[in-house]
Amino acid sequence: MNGLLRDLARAVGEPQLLTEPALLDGYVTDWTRRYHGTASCVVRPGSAAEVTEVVQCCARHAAAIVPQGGNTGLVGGSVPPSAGQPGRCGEGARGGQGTGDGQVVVLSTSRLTGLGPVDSLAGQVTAGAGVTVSQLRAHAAGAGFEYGVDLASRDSATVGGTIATNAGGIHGIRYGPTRAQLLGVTAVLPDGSVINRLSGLPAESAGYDLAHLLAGSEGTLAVITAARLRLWPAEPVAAVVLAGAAGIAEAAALYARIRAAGPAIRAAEYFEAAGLELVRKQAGLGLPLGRPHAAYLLAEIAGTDADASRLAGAGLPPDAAVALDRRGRAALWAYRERITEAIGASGIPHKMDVAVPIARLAAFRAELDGAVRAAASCRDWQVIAFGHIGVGNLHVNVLGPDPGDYAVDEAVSRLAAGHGGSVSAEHGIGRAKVRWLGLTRSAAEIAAMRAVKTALDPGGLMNPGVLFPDCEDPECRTLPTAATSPTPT
Ligand code: FAD
Ligand code: 2HG
Ligand code: ZN
Repeated sequence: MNGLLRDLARAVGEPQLLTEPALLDGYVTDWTRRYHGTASCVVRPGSAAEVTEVVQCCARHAAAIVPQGGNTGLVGGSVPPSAGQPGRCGEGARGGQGTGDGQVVVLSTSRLTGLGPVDSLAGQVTAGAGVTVSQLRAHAAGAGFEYGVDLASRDSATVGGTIATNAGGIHGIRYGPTRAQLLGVTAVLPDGSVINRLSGLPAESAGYDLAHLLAGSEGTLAVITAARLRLWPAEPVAAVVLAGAAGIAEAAALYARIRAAGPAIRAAEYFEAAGLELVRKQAGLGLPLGRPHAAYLLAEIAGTDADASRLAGAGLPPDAAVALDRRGRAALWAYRERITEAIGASGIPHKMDVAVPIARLAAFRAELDGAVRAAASCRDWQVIAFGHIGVGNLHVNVLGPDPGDYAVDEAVSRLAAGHGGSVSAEHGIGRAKVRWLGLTRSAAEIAAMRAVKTALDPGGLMNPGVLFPDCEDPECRTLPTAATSPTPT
């Protein structure tokens, strides 16, 4: 055992320090299997105080830290970079300043599972970073509240991970992304100092909001140990509607008609025949509607039967399915929620999580297949597009390219930027999109972000290679910037 491992074992107790390669495997491979790295160890602190000790040990030994929650992230940010590779951004960059003899520690938050009582007066709760979204939602529901974020990875994705990625999920149109739920955090900075802000004061204006700075920081600034979160009064679900459409323009128009008909909409999701067919094959499900359609809109309506009856004014297509009871609603949701898992069962996908203005969705979709075909240069790649249409977020998954081939990632990112969109709507930048950050953020914004990173993490120990390039490769220094990206038409 070297000095770092000895100190870490002292901090957390030997059983919570994993060094056997077989035990590390699940922690160093990401959910998609596209990213796989190497780590000196995995450490599982059981309290905020132990996290502080771990961070201090890493600072002393100049070891890099990769914070990890449920490891359900889809951009390679939750796993360490791979050793020995040249420092190519997005391909498991390694090296970078400050990482000493190259030791990398995966800091798992799986034991930070404390959940405080629901404060019914304020509508707030404090949750440990390792609490899963499912656990949090169940805890809130027990007190008559709802947590505003929900996503298909709910049983594994954690409070810390969803804050660090600013996860969106299926109720983003109703409650906003994770950032909108965040009232405060406790977090350990790379020098071992602690931010402690769990008071949950709804009214406070006293300088920079450090909790919100950590939302979307992807483990590059601090380890979040707990959070104070907003809760919403529990809201009954009246119905789930699934309707066929000829394409995304028709699905968006139907969404607008449902909205105009008056009921409150909790979710507005989009998918296409390609995703549906993968789900049907993998889960053995029948057709959801009387006949196949090119595209589908799934909408979840809040309220009671009276609210559901307002759907009559939305001009739903005759073969639309409307489920009122819990079982029927879940059955319709399955066609949408199982797409990610079905894609994963078919191969190692390239995931592009783009946002474009809703008015540009149809134009973006019309050009997407051509952009992928051009990147594929005659190879047979499959495009599966789906996502949260209500917030203009499309998940473009491409099956076929080699994991190390970034041509399609670039083509889709540039297409989204060309339509005035973003290269990441809700998954973050991670390692996968480092090269395309400049399509979404201006040079001045990136410089300001870098200044924050350098001020808080001068040694570059927090999740190196994530969000910013961490290598000397000339390609990294010629990152495209928003200023040079195509202007939206
Ligand atoms: P991890 O994957 O462990 O980590 C993600 C990032 O956060 C990494 O950069 C990591 O370093 C950092 N991090 C983790 N914990 C901490 C901490 N305590 N302090 C500091 N940094 C930390 N995402 C959506 O936004 N919307 C969806 O609808 C959605 N659906 C999904 C469905 C499936 C089936 C899957 C597999 C994924 C889905 N995701 C979705 C992606 C993923 O679940 C989210 O990105 C989630 O926020 C990751 O949480 P996690 O705990 O697994 O974090
Ligand atoms: C979803 O909305 C997730 O289902 C996953 O964000 C998206 O698999 C994906 O690309
Ligand atoms: Zn999503």
